[in-house]
Amino acid sequence: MSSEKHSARSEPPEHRDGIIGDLLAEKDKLEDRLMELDDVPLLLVYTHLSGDEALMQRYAPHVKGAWAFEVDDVPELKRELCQALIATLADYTESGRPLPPAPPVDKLQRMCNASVGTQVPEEYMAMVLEELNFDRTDAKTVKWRKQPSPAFLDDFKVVVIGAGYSGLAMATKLKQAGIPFVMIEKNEDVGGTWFENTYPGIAVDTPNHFYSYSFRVKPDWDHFFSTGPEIIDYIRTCYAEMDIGEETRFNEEVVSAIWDKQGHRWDVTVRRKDGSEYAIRANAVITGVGLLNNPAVPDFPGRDRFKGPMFHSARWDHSVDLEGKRVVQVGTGASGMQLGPMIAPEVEHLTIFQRSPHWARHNPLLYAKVSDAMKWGLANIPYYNKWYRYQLLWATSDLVLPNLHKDPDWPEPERSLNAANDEVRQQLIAHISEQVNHDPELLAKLIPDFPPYGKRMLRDSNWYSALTRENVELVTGAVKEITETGVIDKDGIEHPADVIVLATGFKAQTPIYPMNVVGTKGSIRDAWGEDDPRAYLGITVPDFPNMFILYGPGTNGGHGGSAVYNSECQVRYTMLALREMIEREADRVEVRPEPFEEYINTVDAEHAKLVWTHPGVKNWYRNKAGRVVTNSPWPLSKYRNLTANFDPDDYIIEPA
Ligand code: N01
Repeated sequence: MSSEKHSARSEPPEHRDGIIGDLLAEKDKLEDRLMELDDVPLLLVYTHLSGDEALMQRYAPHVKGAWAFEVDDVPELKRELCQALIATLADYTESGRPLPPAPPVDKLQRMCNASVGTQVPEEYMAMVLEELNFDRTDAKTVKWRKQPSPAFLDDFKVVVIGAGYSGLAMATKLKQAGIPFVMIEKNEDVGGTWFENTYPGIAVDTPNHFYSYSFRVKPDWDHFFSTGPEIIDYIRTCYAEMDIGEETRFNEEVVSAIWDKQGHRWDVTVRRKDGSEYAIRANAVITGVGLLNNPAVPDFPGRDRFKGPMFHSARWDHSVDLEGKRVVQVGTGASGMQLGPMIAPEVEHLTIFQRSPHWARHNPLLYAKVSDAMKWGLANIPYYNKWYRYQLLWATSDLVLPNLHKDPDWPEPERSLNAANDEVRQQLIAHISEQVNHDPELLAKLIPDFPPYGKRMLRDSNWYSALTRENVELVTGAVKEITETGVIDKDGIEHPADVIVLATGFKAQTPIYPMNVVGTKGSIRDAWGEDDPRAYLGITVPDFPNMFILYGPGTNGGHGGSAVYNSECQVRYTMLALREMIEREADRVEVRPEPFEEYINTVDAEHAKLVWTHPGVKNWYRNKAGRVVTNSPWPLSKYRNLTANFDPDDYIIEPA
């Protein structure tokens, strides 16, 4: 289902012919350059290329964790590594040997373990091999098993809704497979949530060398954690390379999708910016609108009385100059924690309303720039970018999942879940305390009374230190009322405001809203009720044939990982389903109720063991009844395995 043209364009730079020879042309400088690179990816490159594991074993005791800053400074060992790597590269050049394929699984596992300072489970290996794609087989791209009939394929039509990260990944795979589609985007440009969220300080909190498409690796990110504009640039570049301009329609919004029970097609209504509407008849509908696209604006008493500007963080009003203004910020989640410290220096006074505190971790790379040496290494050293991606994959995802499991025998269940979780709690408290100069009043406000990871674990974006500024006040508790001139707190004290910023999150429990999606038995709102969305693997829903959801219910990676990774899993699964449909010339593919129910029950049972259902925890992951509706409970490797194959027995598949 892929074409040569596209796979060639996504070729990682390390596969360019002669690259090793080019490197060695500058042999005198090479050692110095290598010395500037991170130890572990270099070590893995050397081990992979040379086959020699001895150096890796000597390094292993110095690797305390998966982040670069968790590796001991061992200059002599590193110099030895660099020299050994140069000799290996020279050997490849002289012999003309091709780069080696992926290591065998047992060796891969030893490399994975030694490079992150812990035991990586064997189940993880399939995922690593696939993600790093050493063999250049691009296992995530679905291939036709038999050539589809041109007449059937030409007549087939898919509507992709949304041109964010997920929608674009879907569109590019459809294009590669030659499946006709249109992508409808309500905004004037690509990017989805990254297009809409432009608040000061916006940046990603998952490292970009992993938070990016596996099929569009970018070696020259300027930051480890990029800002919104850098991410939008990347998405735009990907979009330009995807060659899907003809299929994309900007400034148009899907208002409804109604399943035609007789004709087995979706009737999709699209509204243009001028209000006019048109219809598309489609075999399949794929929504890529995500979970975080509808801002939650609380209905505070008096909300309409306020005389000044008031806006949500996801709808930042750049026409409002905050300099010298008294600003009230409501909300201290991921958005609030980033924007507060950014605006604090320019405003006259910042009052922050914190309904409940969040936990936030320090990461020394958060604002660091990627050095030129590192960019060079990622672009030029064979396999360096792949092994670096592996390190981040582990550092940001399944490494932390055991931390989130409730230990039934743990003696302090109110404050933590298990011994490791408690250790994290202590580290976090020590960090907060240091950042606020051990101020007891601030500490009392800032230390959550629930275990770490109960809400999304945030990164300390200079949040705690910003709270020690003279012009910043942290007010705890709910907002009682908004007046013409300010915000009244729970104790009845009014905090004057020229501008109110609502960093109050999103309506994540009502995905696909406000589209009117009607399947065989009624609307998706009827199926899901007010706030109980459910989908098999987070992707398909009984009674909604030929509909696929990307970043849907139960797929948010609450323990970490990259939303892009999960989306790619969903895209592959959707492609597998479409392949089944097209090769069989089927009209209808609909998940059966039994596997759906069984899956939901398994998910709920797993959630019961995890922190998000802890009694003291409130978060946006749970609905009013307390069910976790947004998050995946699975390790990435398990979700990958669940979605890597399409089992036709799980579906009703009707021929055309
Ligand atoms: O939203 P949130 P967000 N009265 O729901 C408070 C992604 N993201 O936009 O904690 C008073 O986390 C609410 O209080 P409480 C990421 O997945 C990523 O910040 O519920 N306060 C909370 O403090 C993230 O998880 C990045 O008690 C009210 C805040 O508003 C998700 O988006 C950056 C209130 C909402 O926090 C959402 O993050 C930004 C009320 N009525 C976003 N209602 C990065 O990658 C809500 N609050 C860095």
